[in-house]
Amino acid sequence: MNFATKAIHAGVEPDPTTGAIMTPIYQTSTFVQASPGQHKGYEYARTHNPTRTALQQNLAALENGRHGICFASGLAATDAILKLYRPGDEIVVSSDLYGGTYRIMTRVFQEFGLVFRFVNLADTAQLETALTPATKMVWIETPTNPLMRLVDIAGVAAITRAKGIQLVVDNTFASPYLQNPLDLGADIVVHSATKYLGGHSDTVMGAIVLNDDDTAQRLAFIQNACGAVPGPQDCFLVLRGIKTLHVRMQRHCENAMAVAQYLKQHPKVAHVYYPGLPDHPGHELAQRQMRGFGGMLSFELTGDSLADATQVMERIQVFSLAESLGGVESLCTHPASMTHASIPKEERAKNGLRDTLIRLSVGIEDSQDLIADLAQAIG
Ligand code: P1T
Repeated sequence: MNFATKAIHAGVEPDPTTGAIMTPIYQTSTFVQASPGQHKGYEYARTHNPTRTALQQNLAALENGRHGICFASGLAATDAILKLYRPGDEIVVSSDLYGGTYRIMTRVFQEFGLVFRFVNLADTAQLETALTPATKMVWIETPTNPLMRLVDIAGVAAITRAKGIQLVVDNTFASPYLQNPLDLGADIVVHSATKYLGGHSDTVMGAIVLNDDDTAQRLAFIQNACGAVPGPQDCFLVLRGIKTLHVRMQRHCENAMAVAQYLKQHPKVAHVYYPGLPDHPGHELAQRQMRGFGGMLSFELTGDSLADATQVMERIQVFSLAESLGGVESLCTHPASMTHASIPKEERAKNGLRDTLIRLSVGIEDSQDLIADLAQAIG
């Protein structure tokens, strides 16, 4: 099946008891057994829930993987993946990444003895210098949050595969509609399903998709043993959101391109970070690796003044000033004080993340209204 058909049908069947076309919200904590051990595949809802099963199968299909495993948030999914490793294991991480991912790595798992090395993997050559015999995993975002750098998934996979290192790709920004990391050689895909997959800013969830049976079994064990599972209502919302993922992503891409082009020519805008612009350093790679340039972009004003940037963020009206991304409504975020505040200022600066950077999640409203809003806000 092609993507749009999978988005609507994969993993989903009419409810066997009533024929309901929509997967019911199985709002139950337990399942009745006829005799000890004699059940219908479901025992206790932390372990399995039919609404979650449908979503997990759907997500696996969208990422061209064999196994889908859902968690209570994107960070709970990240937590489960990091629990695959042991003290002394080293993990190389692309240095531009969501602040919460940086935080769980440096302030939780580093304390348990995992070693993290942050390098700019937009330059694949930097990977080789960071690898040691103890490296067990490489973790990348592409496009990165919030600087929209592109990392060459197939290029990195060629190195990790040869050395038996696991490659994890956080595919939140692209969504499976625009990019399938498993097809490019990655071992594990992780999502904040809170974003494009859910698509309506009404739920928090995470997901992992992978092919390897043993690792999937271990992650499913962690899902049950540690218990960070999503509820059935949230699984329903994400399943429903996914049914329009392809249509939404098309409009996100169109609108983001229009907004990026507008900002690019604005005399008060110094820099626009959007892989769809021909002068973006990752533009060619994005054309090869992705099926569109996505709905996320960042920009800086001329003069590098925080007061000016703040004024824009206060003046916007169609865009809302808020953390998160990937919903139908446009959001504007200040990474330095919001999504990336948990990364120390010096680390942010080293990586090129300025306090004056403004990030936009371009929604699916009318693009002319979005541009008019930015025009009045920037002045
Ligand atoms: O918020 P949660 O569902 O736990 O997902 C964490 C996460 C993981 N990976 C990426 C690339 C993310 O962007 C996020 C969450 N990000 C935001 C809330 C944000 O505004 O950037």
